[in-house]
Amino acid sequence: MEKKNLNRNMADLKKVRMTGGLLGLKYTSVLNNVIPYQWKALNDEIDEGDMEPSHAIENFRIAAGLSRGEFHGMVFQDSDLAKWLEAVAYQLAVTPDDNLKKRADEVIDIIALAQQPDGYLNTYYTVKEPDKRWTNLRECHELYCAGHMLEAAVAYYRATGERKLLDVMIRFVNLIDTLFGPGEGKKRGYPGHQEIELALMRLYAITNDRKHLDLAKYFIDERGKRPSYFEKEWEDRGRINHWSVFAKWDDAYNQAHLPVREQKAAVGHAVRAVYMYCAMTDVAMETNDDPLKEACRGLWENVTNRQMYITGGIGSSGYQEAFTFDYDMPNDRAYNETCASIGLIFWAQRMFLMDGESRYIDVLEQALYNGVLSGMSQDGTRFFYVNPLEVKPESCLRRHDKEHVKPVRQKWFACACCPPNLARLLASLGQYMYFQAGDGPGINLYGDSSSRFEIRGREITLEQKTNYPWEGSVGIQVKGAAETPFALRMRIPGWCREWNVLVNGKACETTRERGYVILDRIWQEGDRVELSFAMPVRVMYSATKLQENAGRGALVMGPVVYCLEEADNGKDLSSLILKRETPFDVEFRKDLLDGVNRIRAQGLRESSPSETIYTDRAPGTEPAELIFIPYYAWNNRAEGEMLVWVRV
Ligand code: FUB
Ligand code: ZN
Repeated sequence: MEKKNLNRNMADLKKVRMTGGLLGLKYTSVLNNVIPYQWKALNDEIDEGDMEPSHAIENFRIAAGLSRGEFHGMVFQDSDLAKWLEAVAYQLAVTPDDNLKKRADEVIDIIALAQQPDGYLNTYYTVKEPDKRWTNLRECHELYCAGHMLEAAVAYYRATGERKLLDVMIRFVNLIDTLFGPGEGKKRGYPGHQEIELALMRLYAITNDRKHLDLAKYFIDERGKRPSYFEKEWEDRGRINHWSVFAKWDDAYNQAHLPVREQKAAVGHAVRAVYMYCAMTDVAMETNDDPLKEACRGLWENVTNRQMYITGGIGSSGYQEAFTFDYDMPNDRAYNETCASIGLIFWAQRMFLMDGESRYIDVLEQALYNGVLSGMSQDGTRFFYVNPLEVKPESCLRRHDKEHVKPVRQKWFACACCPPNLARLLASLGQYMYFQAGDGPGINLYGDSSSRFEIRGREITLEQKTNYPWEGSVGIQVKGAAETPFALRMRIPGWCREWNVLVNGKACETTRERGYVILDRIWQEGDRVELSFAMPVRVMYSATKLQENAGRGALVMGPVVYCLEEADNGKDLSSLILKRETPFDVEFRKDLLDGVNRIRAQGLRESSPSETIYTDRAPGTEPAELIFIPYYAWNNRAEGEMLVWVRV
């Protein structure tokens, strides 16, 4: 029996349909392009000379005794297959596909064969270093890979009702539970890359087995205690590192510098951090742990008000893929890993479930439309790992400190990571769009879609029709109601200053709570709500402490951040200046980048009197039209410059 949060629950993915619009388009692209493409990548079937093979499935075949050879790839290569399987599960939950299911079942058979007699499952250690299991938690990702496969198993069970992968993973969790924890003779370790904690909470949601909650809670509570577990295991294995850089890094990299309840600022590797915050929030909600809730809120404030880019990017440093310090956000050297923004979405959703405030979904939406969608090309076959806000291609290619910044999206990465993470998020988008609060349905994200709800014993369907995020009006039709009383909650986005709501064309009584407008009434079949948000183009400025943006502004319309691209504006984007009082000409261009708003604004272009590097003659200016497109859509036409924060 599945456990439920009594106050708020995410929508049941099986009941949501993504029917169109930008999010629907991305969702469909994952089903039609990304999942099939990644299947080929995982099987090393993409024959493009410069693409490194993944070997992920071959590693499992070798571990299963079905093939002979050596392990290839990162120590966490297994996680790519796990994330792909999780994405497949989300697809199957909504759209049955016999061929895809057969493929997934065959892979699950291989995974089950790769499981060792004691329940252990990890191809790196099984194939390459069988006698070194659990000796390097800090670097070697055994618990991380276990977490990803566990998430896949839970998703697959929920989608299909089939237990094979789930049982494999429960056996593995049982083994992990005998090895780690406070009990006599157990190791007091915890993951070097957090992930299993949140996966255990997902498992607990379906098993209701206290052991699963306790293990997640143990990993959270043990972290950061002194003396350092990671230091001790390093001594114990003879001071050997899997990656030599780790010899220099301290426990802050893995957020193990302090017990989690004492952590006030986000530090270290960004993906590790947000996955941990997700689990902290899950455990805090489940156990009603107030200090843990407070720690989550404090970290949220630090991340989103001090260390987050306007695109929802986090982790500004390429070195260590990490958070640095407040207001330290260079635009051209930004790391902003796609996975970090994805993790921020996972965390925002949990913070919303915990506190019920719409501001968390504001951040979710900001990350989704900007720092996450930017990770994938229009056709779903090219990916950014790193998401800067300013790019000059030549400097990415020639400067060592921008080595991590790619001027074009890549086909795949030797380092297993962002592409299948995008797939699993976008394939499960439906569950983020709607929620249920008490006895009433709620809408968090706007886009063409529908969702069914059980309300007072009836099946009620909400159907959205809108051109959001390109314009701010949303039509919502209520189906299945017949004199049915319930409160419908709709999120008023934090960026919105003026909004209006009508029911069947008439003004009606509403209340507001925690950022939601509530229509609490008796609903009839076919009732129609019209919600409209004023969505002007806004020029955003950053705090003066954010030195990189001094004198600059960024264009935002609704939740979407816009940028200048060389394809529209020519080279040397930094010579363009936006006029402070410019009117904005917004045009929805169906033919452009799968349909986007294009914004034209007035400005100036500066040019130096000569190419002499220094002169006492000020640059001249001439009027220029500045053309902006959504940031997420950049680099789909040609390689070239891109700029978000433009001089004002
Ligand atoms: O370490 C596993 C994943 O690879 C991390 O989450 C990413 O940042 C990348 O380093
Ligand atoms: Zn990644």
